[in-house]
Parts: sequence; C-alpha cells; structure tokens
Amino acid sequence: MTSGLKHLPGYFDRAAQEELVALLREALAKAPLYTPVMPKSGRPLTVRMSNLGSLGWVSDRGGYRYQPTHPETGQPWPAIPGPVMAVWRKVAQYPHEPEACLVNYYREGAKLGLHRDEDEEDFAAPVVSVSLGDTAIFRIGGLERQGKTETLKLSSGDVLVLGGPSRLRYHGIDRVLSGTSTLLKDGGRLNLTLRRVTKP
Ligand code: MD6
Ligand code: FE
Repeated sequence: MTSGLKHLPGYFDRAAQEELVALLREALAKAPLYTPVMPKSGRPLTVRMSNLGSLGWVSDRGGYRYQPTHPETGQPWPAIPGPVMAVWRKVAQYPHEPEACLVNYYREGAKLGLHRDEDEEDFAAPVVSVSLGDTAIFRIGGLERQGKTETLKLSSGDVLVLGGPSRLRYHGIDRVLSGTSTLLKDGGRLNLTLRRVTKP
C-alpha cells in the first residue's frame, strides 16, 4: 500500500537547504526548541520541538493538542517562512494553506516512536515533511499499529508526503545517523512537518 506516499529525494539543493536553516535559526531564536513530555506519564521525549504558523502541535501531561502559543514563552509561534509555504503549494495537492509547521530536532540517540498524525480535523490534507541535516531511518507501516513495517532513509533536502490512503499510516523515526551531513554546524537533524489543522 504505497498510494499517497511520496518520497522526493533531494527536493532542496544544498543552497536551498542552507537558506532554510538560516530562516529556521531566526524563527527558533523567537520560539526556542523545548523538550515536550508524554501525556500522563510526563516522561520527556528525546526529540526537541518548536512550531511555526498559526497553530503549533504540543504534548504535555494534559495530552496532545494544537495551540496558538509557545508553551514556555507564551508568545505566538513565528510565521512559516516563504520557501516552506512554497513546498506545500507545490506538492500538497490541497487548495488551502497549512496552519502548523512542527519543528523536530534530533540529537544523537533521539528517536520518535511509531505514531499516526491524527490530531488534525481534516485528513483530506496531506502531511508534508522536509528533512535537514543528518540522515534518518524512517519506519512506515500500515493503518494498524501491529501491521508490517518497512524503512526508508530520509536525507537532507528530502521531502516526504503522506496523503490520501497513506495519510493515517503509522510511522516513526528509528534513529538518526550522526555525521552523515555537514549542513547543521552542531550536527543532528531538523525535520519540518506541515499540516492543515482545521477544516477550511
Ligand atoms: C520526522 N516525521 O521525520 C518525523 N509525520 O522527524 C513524521 O512524524 C511525519 O515525516 C507525518 C508525515 C511525514 C512525516
Ligand atoms: Fe508524524
């Protein structure tokens, strides 16, 4: 079942990746990466997060949700930069703007457990992701958590689209291969996931 899953390796060339990183550094200076915790247990995630856009995805003891402000600064999230909006317009095949851009940052050893992106109101819109920095091992399964999975390498500059019948497939990041990219001066991996949250 691969329909709706689109991997676009090398969508951004090195110069474009550098521009994205510069824009992200500016945004993250205003909305710093923070360490979210799991609902109920309060266990910290290994991935650090921030958001751009009118709504940001957060996880805390109370649960998962979208909210308009940064949980630590209380400030609205910075705008989604133009070149990031542009990739959505190019690949999403969806007529409305994304509202949320989750920024995930992985240091060595960080991972993201198998999950579905299901906190949005409108699954008609795809989720579009952009990877920057070290290569990640992305695991993708089916619509059931127990189903068969396979892996895919996501490298710097790659775009991945989960839409249509693949919109609610389980997926996660097994690990990040340190030292595979020179893009980020302190190493690690940045991933952006763009989502439409509300029904237009
Ligand atoms: C990551 N990505 O690449 C995590 N979700 O760091 C995701 O969880 C994801 O890449 C939905 C669609 C595409 C993705
Ligand atoms: Fe996801």
